Amino acid sequence: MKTAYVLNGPNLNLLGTREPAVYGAATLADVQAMCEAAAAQHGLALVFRQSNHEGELVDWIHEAGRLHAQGQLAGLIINAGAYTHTSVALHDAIKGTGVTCIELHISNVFAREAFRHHSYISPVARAVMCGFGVNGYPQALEALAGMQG
Ligand code: CA2
Repeated sequence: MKTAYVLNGPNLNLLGTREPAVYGAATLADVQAMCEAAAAQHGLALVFRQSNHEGELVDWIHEAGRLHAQGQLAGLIINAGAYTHTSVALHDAIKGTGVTCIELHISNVFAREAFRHHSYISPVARAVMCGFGVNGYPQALEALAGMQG
């Protein structure tokens, strides 16, 4: 059984507590439960994490990269939060490990402020999803399962 990593960046631990008009009412624990159900449905093991620290996210991408090198990784789904728009380090980690990456955003970033329109992740992602709300998470896991040979 291959493993799917779902990584969440800064402030996503606040999901469900503020800005429900933008991000909905579900908490990150709710999102994790949705992902666990979707992973089980699609025959994937799941690693689901959140960090407010860029370097910790880099370390976890490297960890996923080691599984990738062993042929045990289905891929990485990352909602890098605001680091999406700033982080060369996340770009380099994804590119350097060669993991299959789906970039995910809860909101439609292109309907928001101009500073959210640029992503350092998109050029090294296999696919990009945004604007589906938290339902994007299980949808991304289904897509990742469909990418397996
Ligand atoms: O739409 C997304 O998923 C984002 O990645 C969320 C990031 C934002 O910086 C990106 O531009 C788009 C922000 C996550 C903050 O989440 C909060 C949730 C509830 C309350 C406050 C923040």
